[in-house]
Amino acid sequence: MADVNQYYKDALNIVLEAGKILKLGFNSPKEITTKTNIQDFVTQYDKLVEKTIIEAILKLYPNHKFIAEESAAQNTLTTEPTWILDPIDGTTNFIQGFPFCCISLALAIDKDLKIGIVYNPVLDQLFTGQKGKGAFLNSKQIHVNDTEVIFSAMIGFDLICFANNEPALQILLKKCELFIRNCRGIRSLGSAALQLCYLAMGAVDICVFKHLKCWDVAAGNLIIQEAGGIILDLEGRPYNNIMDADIIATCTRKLADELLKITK
Ligand code: 2AM
Ligand code: CA
Repeated sequence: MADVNQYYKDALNIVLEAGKILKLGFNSPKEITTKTNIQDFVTQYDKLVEKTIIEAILKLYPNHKFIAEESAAQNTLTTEPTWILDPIDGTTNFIQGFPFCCISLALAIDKDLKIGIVYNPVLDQLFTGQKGKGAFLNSKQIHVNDTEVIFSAMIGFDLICFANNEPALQILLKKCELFIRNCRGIRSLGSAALQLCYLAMGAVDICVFKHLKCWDVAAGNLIIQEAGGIILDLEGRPYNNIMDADIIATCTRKLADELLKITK
């Protein structure tokens, strides 16, 4: 049986190849359809990137499992090697020509994250992490900031357009006000995977996500942990269910405690 290091090398080659499809699609006309609601989009490139990656991994590892946004999302997590894939995170950006979109691929074994790869071929940013081996941007090691004071913290936050969900919209607006009053600034990249990697490299200090799916955050979560950051659930408990995408990520535990104080 191949080891995790070999899985990592193979996955990296496969993601770099698939990144060429994303980059080509970014500059080409797209067939756009909607999924769960009128602001939840998919294109032929989301499907093609996903198919390409799954087929390439299965060719090498026919027994591996997948939880992937466009095809195998219903699969449950088992102890078997399971790849968690978002073929294009930031699909709305991808459609708009806003260059924050990426492939997000993670590997879980025994329900534990071992590999995270987040690749934005448009901006040439490749974030990688392997459990216990650190986090890297384009092969250079990255670390989170040491910010401990909420007023000095930049917060990465998802401004999802909740088309017909008034209660969710009200909560989002309240959170925005809270963060504007208490933090250094808010940034919303439109890609959870990239936002988490920006925390890992020290560009933001906090990320808060709700209503997302495991494939949006799995790879980024491992990369943050490997960059020295903290991942908690929304109640402040340690994150230990990788199917759960409602998370708080911070660069320090003290900052997480400050955030929890103002959000409670
Ligand atoms: P996606 O591009 O894979 O859909 C920020 O916008 C994050 O929220 C992205 O990771 C994006 O993932 C997800 N997202 C955007 N619009 C969404 C919607 N309407 N419903 C659920 N998730 C959404
Ligand atoms: Ca997606």
